[in-house]
Amino acid sequence: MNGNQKLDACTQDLQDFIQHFSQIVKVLTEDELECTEETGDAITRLKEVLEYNAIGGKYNRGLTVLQAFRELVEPRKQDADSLQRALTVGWCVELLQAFFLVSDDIMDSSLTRRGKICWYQKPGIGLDAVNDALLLEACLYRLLKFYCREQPYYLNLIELFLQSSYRTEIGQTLDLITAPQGHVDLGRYTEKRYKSIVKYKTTFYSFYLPIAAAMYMAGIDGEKEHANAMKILLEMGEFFQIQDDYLDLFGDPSVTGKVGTDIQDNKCSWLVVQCLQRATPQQRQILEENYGQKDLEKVARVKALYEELDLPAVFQKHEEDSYIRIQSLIQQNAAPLPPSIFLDLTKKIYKRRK
Ligand code: GPP
Ligand code: MG
Ligand code: MG
Ligand code: MG
Repeated sequence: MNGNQKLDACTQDLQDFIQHFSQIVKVLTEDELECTEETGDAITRLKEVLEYNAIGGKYNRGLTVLQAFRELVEPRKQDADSLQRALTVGWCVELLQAFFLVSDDIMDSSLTRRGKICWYQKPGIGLDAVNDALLLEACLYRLLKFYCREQPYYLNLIELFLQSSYRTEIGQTLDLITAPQGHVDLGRYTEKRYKSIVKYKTTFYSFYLPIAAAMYMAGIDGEKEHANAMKILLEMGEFFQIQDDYLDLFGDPSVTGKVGTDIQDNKCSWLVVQCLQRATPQQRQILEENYGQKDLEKVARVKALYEELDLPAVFQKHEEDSYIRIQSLIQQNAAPLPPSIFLDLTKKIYKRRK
């Protein structure tokens, strides 16, 4: 495929993917066993939760399942039913993501997500959103059962989703306990701690999960193959979260769809780790006095310090270096998978603004 053909194929994938959502909602809300007269009102709520929280993102994770499936499975085995299953497993990743985001926004006291007000911030929703998040999680296993129960890879997929969830939740635990409210301790923000948080909270579910799901669906279940893919994807995931941390403060909210909260939330962000590595004792004192507080003037003081230390330029340099490192990791570890699977992913994330 040349560049233009590839672009058309991607647009087509996105269209197919979004179109498949109505079928997902139908299966989840019209299934006769679970959707009865007794539960009707709850199912109406579930539909609302799905439509508000699973829609409006970039769909990178879900689309990755579909695209990797296409590249890994022989064309003669890509019949309509198999493609439906690939689309569905893609949506399962998106539902897992929706479950995490609804929950994460509560924990991070965020205001907006995907250009809309966060679900828990909507009048009348509040902490009932906790239950809605749990429903989103439960739905992904219902979908897996409905579409994939008879497939030889069914158990592998269930275990993969469960393991990815566990690791993400462990990562979120590290993220939260490294950022206790109202207690600034700059000594905690080390590069080592940062890498552990990010590896667990972001990379497994955002990068390994979609590719590994497609691998299992294609019958690739060897430990070695999965470990090799993991080597590349962990590095990509780390870079992706570094971008997320950068965009939290330096991104344009009208593009990212969310207003940053990392400084107020006392987070072990990539920016604060870089800042501490470069700060003089006086600059460290400024951080000490202004980090981890709601006051917007204090947030602005921290941002000004980051700018004094040229952190945007440090980030750009890091992006270039990371791109080169990933290219070489792909050369070394992609086989036996086609490198294009990983190269397509890098195209989606490098220089992203959202
Ligand atoms: C990204 O952190 C990590 C997640 C969204 C995983 C959440 C995991 C749970 C178990 C709830 P982030 O807070 O930086 O993301 P964002 O910037 O999108 O709020
Ligand atoms: Mg958050
Ligand atoms: Mg968070
Ligand atoms: Mg963030």
